Amino acid sequence: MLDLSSFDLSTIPVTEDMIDAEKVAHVQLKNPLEHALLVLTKTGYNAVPVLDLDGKFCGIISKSDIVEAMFGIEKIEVEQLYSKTVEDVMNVDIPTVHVSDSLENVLHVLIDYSFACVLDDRERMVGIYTRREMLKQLRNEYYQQRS
Ligand code: 4BW
Repeated sequence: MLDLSSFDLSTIPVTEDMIDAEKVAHVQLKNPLEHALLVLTKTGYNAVPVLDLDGKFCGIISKSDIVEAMFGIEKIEVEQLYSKTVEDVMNVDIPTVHVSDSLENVLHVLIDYSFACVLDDRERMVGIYTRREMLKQLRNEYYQQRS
């Protein structure tokens, strides 16, 4: 059985196994929804971070946010893809972690979100930490205990 009593996530920095910002697909606040849908479709991700022109984290946009924004009263209105921007439909109430935080802080965010955005002192996104990396940490611990 996995014994987590000696496995201290508070000693592991979030920067270990973080995906650096330059490898993270993102969109910008003023991008039309058409562009955001293109990024999400081409990368295959369900949701990506939204940044401003200075790289500051503003929120997250998902494929379902865009589809929802296209629903009119009677039909799907494709023209919304061109008239609305990312800023109009993104989610802003998103928990983040600081670049100096440990994986313990990330764990709480990953209960409800598939990735945590990692920010510096000026709220710029320096990377993301994904559920996949957290599960790999737990898997490593599990097999270390069995060996
Ligand atoms: O293109 C992909 N490549 C790989 N290697 N895995 C992928 C890809 N697309 C999806 N996956 C897998 C990952 O295991 O499906 C999971 C769920 O994807 P998601 O959420 O719903 O699009 C992926 O899990 P994960 O690696 O733990 O990533 C969790 C979430 O983090 C993803 C996506 O919203 C975001 N994400 C991950 N890498 C990203 C990214 N967003 C932007 N840029 C990246 N490089």
